[in-house]
Amino acid sequence: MTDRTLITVAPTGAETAKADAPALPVTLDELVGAARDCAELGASVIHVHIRDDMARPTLDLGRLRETVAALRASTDLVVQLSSGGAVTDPEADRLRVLDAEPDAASCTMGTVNFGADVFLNRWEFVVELHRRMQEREVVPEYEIFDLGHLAALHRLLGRYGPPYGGHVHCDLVMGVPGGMPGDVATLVAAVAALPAGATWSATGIGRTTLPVMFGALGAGGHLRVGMEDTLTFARGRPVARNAELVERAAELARIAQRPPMRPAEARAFLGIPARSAGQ
Ligand code: KMH
Ligand code: ZN
Repeated sequence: MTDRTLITVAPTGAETAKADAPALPVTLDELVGAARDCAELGASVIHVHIRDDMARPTLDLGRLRETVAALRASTDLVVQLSSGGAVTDPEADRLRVLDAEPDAASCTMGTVNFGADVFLNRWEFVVELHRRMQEREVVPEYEIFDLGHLAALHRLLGRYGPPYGGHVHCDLVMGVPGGMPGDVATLVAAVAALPAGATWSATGIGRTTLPVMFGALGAGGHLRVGMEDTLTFARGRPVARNAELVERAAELARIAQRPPMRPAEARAFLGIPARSAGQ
């Protein structure tokens, strides 16, 4: 078990409308502001979805490049772009995300029902994403929405080799309606099925946030929090800002005697090359 906790913030996502959650960071200024606050409180990785001028999800390459540059100029967070986008995004646009040259990107390991929608991740698409990340020196985070996705990850690594950087890190995304449930029994089963040597974070969607967070800390895992995954801080109390979710995660990590990693430690942990300020 590592003696530090990697905290990823996922501040925006693609599913929630600004009108439904006014604290959601949707402009570049809002995103950078949230990133700074979260970095100060213990986040070391930011998982990024961006929005257009109407606050709709977009994978516009120019905007993604601008976002990567702005986050690097203002924080030393590991910048992880979402290659998942929104359920409506075409595969070509999702692959093009890598052209924005982030430190890291998500790579979802299979298709999953996603509420009333389907988050489609065909095997050939996953292979293409993994191979392009190897070529472009982008470190993947394998997103696991269901236990079968771990079988797919074993197959992927067996056939196409390790990711860039050589280290396998997974994020267990639990409690999506249609995916694996967000409870401790499922978390334990998922951890048991990870590839040897892999590290992992976990996030629980909606009301599964706390059970997943406590389970992950107890089992030696790392944490992802943010308004992409949770809009309610406590029963009847909406999240006021992403930073309070990071603050709570950091406090629990300290109580678990595994305080938050700094971004430089997170880079070494994930196999991401060091970067000097502003680069
Ligand atoms: N928005 C979901 C459909 C990822 O970022 O890679 C997919 C998602 C996963 O959020
Ligand atoms: Zn995402």
